[in-house]
Amino acid sequence: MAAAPDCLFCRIVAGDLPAEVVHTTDRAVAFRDINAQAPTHVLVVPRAHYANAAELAHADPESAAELVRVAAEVATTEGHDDYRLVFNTGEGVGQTVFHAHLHLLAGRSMTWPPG
Ligand code: IU
Repeated sequence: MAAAPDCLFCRIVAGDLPAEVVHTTDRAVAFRDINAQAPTHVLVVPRAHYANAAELAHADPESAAELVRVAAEVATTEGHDDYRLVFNTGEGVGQTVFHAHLHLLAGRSMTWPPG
């Protein structure tokens, strides 16, 4: 899907907004979250614009899988065997940016269930 005009993450993908990019592939871009909730907190986003993970998975399953592959690679690069992957979907559970993104969180102990 084409870039959405007012989408922050489309602008980061395009290089129009600064971000600390840690990994890129043909399909995905990984950059550090500006409000890190763990020593490693990286967002992995598809280059194409989809509002959430389910829309991405329906339209382009290979890109959805790519987000997980990239997150695992970043975790390994940063020395983490244990990590948490999160897709927030919908305002009610805390989604604030409506361009699909996978949170990679690692580097501290975590509890379950999340708040
Ligand atoms: P959420 O799942 O939609 O809540 O995650 C959005 C994340 O995007 C959140 O953790 C923000 O800190 C992060 N973020 C960012 O990294 N850079 C930005 O310019 C903005 C949000 I706005």
